[in-house]
Amino acid sequence: MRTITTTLATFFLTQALTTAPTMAVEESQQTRPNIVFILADDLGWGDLSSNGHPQFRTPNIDNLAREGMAIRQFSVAAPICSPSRAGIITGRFPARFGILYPFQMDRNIAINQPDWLDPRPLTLPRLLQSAGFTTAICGKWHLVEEREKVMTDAPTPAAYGFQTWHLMRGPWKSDINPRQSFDAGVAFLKKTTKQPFFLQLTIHEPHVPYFPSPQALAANAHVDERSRRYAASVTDLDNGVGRVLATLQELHLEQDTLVIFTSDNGPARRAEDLKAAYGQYYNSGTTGGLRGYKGQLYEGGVRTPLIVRWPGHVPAGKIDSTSAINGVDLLPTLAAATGTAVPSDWGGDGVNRLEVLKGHPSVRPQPLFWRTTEQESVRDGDWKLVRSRKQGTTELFDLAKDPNEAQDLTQAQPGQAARLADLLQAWTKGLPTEPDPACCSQARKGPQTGLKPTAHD
Ligand SMILES: [Ca+2]
Repeated sequence: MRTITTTLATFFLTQALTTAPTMAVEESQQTRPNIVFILADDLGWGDLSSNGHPQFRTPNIDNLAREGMAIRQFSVAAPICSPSRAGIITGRFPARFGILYPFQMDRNIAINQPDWLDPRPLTLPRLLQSAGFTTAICGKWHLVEEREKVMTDAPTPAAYGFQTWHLMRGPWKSDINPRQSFDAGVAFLKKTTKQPFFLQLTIHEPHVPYFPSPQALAANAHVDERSRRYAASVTDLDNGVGRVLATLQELHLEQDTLVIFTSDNGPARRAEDLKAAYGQYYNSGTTGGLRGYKGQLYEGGVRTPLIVRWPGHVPAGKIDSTSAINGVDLLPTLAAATGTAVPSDWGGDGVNRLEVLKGHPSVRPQPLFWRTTEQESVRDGDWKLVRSRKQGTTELFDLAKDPNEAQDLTQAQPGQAARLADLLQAWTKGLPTEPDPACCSQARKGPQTGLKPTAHD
């Protein structure tokens, strides 16, 4: 067998050497790009200079958009950390796992959610790993409670398909601090020789508490003092993206790498007490005029910038303002980009939106659903219904005409309101009401911590 394999390998090697090098490069580009996925934390849709922020400067992210494509109607699967990340990694609406809020034991018990994301369904890194990708994550995890040593029986990132990880928090020993995610990512790029690779960089910035570099603070001297630390955190994020792009260029990987950038949810609500809590001024993230903020199902909570660069495949400098893409779509879309088959019995919620990224706008063929502890929502085409879970009241919006959700059309469009309410009700009927015991920690049976949920997870 070894002889045959060797003979075949020699044959293909000979063929490859006698083929023009550019052809070989093109072939590898078409089938197996590397992927660098950069996920910011709490960055608002309006915080990029390319999205119109009057003071914040994001030249590296803006440049990525110029060299690639900006999707203006990208939303995440939840308006807050843990469920948003669960939606991305599994391609499933996180409410299907009962995950509605950032993981923390007392809170998990209070709202009947599990203690960690179920590792058994398909995940994006495990799919890519099984297809031969080298997989790694650097930065924030948050698919289990973030405190050290509390839920040590939680599955490690290996169970989800990451071969290596450098985490800033979690039950396991953290080997980087929140400032070092980009360092770890750049180190991975420089030392990884086995391609293709999938690198997920889950960056702390610009989440509270802020750790801006002196250089970033100096670069934001033009910003009001109350917003300067936030603005400087955005600058550090942008500089980190620049470092990653420069590293890809230095390693001659630009053409072979799909770079994707987004944020896990919209900006945190301005909290006047933050100075007391963190010794810092309050959040200054912006939605660019979209209604709401982190934690809410209005667009300001769930819409985040999506930028994708893939030379030769994603048109450079194009902006798509009409096609809805969601965090759950990244799994099948990136699978398609890498020529990786998703099992036919997958049963996820994500839709392959690669054609949109190739410059062909389209309506998402299936509705999107969201659920938080406070609200539920459905979007079908440009119609969106938001329902208050406590009051039972609904609001209906036409996002094409009213992107800022200023006009409730429930009375004017009763047929649409009823249709979307029916969709939402049918979806919520299928959601779990109790956490899966297999995804609950032994620590849950012990004394509770008495910790109060914080406003800034
Ligand atoms: Ca977040």
